[in-house]
Amino acid sequence: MSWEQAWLAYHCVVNYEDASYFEAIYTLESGKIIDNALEELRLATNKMFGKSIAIERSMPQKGICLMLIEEISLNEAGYKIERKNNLIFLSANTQKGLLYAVFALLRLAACKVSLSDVHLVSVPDKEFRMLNHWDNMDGSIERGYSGNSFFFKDQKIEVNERTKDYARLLASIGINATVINNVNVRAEATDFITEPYLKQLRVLSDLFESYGVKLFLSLNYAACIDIGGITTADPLDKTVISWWEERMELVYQHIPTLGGFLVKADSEGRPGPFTYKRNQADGANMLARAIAPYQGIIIWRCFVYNCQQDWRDKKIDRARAAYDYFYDLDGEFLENVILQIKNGPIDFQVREPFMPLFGKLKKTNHMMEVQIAQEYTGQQIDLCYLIPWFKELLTSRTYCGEDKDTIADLLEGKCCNHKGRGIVAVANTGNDENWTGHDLAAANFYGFGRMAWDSKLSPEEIVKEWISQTFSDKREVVMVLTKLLMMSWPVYEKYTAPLGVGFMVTPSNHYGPNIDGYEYSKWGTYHRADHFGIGVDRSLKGTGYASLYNPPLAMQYEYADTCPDELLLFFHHVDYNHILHNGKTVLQHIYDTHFEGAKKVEEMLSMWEQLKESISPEKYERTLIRFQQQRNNAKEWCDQINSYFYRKSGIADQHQRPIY
Ligand code: GCW
Repeated sequence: MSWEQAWLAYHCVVNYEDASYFEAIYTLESGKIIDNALEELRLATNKMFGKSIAIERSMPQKGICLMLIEEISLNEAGYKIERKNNLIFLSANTQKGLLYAVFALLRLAACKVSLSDVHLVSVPDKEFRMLNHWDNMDGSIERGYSGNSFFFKDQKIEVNERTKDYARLLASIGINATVINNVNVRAEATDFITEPYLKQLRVLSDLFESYGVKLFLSLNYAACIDIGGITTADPLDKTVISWWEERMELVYQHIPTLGGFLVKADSEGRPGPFTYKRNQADGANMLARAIAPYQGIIIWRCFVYNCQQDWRDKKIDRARAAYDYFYDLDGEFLENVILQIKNGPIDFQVREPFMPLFGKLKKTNHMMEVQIAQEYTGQQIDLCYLIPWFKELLTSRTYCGEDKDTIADLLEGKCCNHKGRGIVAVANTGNDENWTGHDLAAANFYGFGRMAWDSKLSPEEIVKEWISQTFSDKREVVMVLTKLLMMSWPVYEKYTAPLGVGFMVTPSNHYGPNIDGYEYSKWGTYHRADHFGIGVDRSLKGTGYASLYNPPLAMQYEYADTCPDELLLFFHHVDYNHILHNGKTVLQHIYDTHFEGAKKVEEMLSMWEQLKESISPEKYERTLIRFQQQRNNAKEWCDQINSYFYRKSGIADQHQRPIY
């Protein structure tokens, strides 16, 4: 199967005044990472400028120099790019830093940025910049929309040229850790921690290391039962403890560079410590102790909730479950445990408030988990560039009482009394030729890495860089695609579930509308619409979730009058005639946004059509088909939502547009 090179295509760059620096490279360093950096420079120079770059043994007259230096402020991964006379100096404390510098230099060249005054100092602001793949051993991908896995096929692990290109893509945007198997560890995946698999995983881990990427694996909490033959997985049981100690020893004998394990416990049917009346810290710490001698890390997910809620029970609230299970345990987790907190608090909806554990957890390492696989945001059929949404989350203030109190500050460890360690995304890749199904969905992959490295970047500048590298730097292409991508998240929000209420998707597969699909399913995720109104009461009269935030957010969310419009139905049950801050009634807002959203998708389709002559026919056609599907999907959402609320409420559209 063939595949493309995404943003590492290194298109021919014409009329670049600084191409002449790409004549010679000089470095005193050697090693696997440096070899990869040099190989990348060679490949890119060849493709971008049609020439071969020489590797010199002495300092050339003109060219690129890679140098290790000692500069504390650059940390273990930062770098500097500077011009001195006829030389471009790339310097870093580590080889990994030099590799990142090489990719940054190539990015500048691909975007035709002048190098004459270059003075770039870049240090990643988050320690962990991680991907989670939900790939299964049979090759399928849970919530995968880009074909099958390129890690697994027929219960086997694959390591090949594509895996190498994957590692290059990661390194090029600064992603430094990845979990390759599904958090729902079932069947053969449990056996990863047995010898035949460990041998193969070692090869993968070595490859990743040579690109500065740490391999992590998802772990079945009950492996001691499933493969160990023990009758319990009680984390305080001595046989369980020693089984894991021995197992970790075996694992690290084979893969000394393994980063550690990710665990989904007590969630959606996965086993966990609750079965034995132990808490989440008991479970995580037992594994953490066993892995500590090898500097391994246990990443423990906070996505723990009761998925069989009785609809009559208006106190149980999936949104507050993670908070309820983990807040009281703050400080109980060992140093090598990192809690992975999903955002939003319910699931990966197009709009939710941030999870209130951010700004509340003080003594426990934690990271934020987002999803670039577009499970609820169009499944890589509909365009939805998510980086503006993540940027909004990252810049949200938590009011935790410190100077630097945004979520980005927390995750970057700048908020001194909190222990943020980084950010994770559920990946959107598969073995499709273009990696991400929808060609434009690769902007989420690229954008996640760039934003994970530097929260200060704007979603727009990220997108422009990505377009220049992936498509072309032609003005029209950059302009139209930037506009398309930047409008896509607000448009998606307009034609789907309104005002933060979430879900309303087809149960199980999660694409397209089914307004009451989850309302009447056992897997209760409610919107509580009736004849009079809609929304979930999360004030103190309801589930009390709003009060979990630090003030002033708690007060702001507590009352419908002060709650931001876009989150109103997440926090409150209101009448259809409730007036929003924008002056419209809730119902009229629903009608208007849905008509508008569907119309905007028509516009998006024509914007894409404008680019026909500037995009390769193959990319053009396959993307065109997706825009057409999106148009149908948006129309379907618009019709169903409007018709549902018209029939529930009996209140007509003020503009008398057709509603069925
Ligand atoms: O949203 C749900 C998904 C599940 C997923 C789960 C999770 C991996 O529908 O497919 O399981 O989230 O995050 O664990």
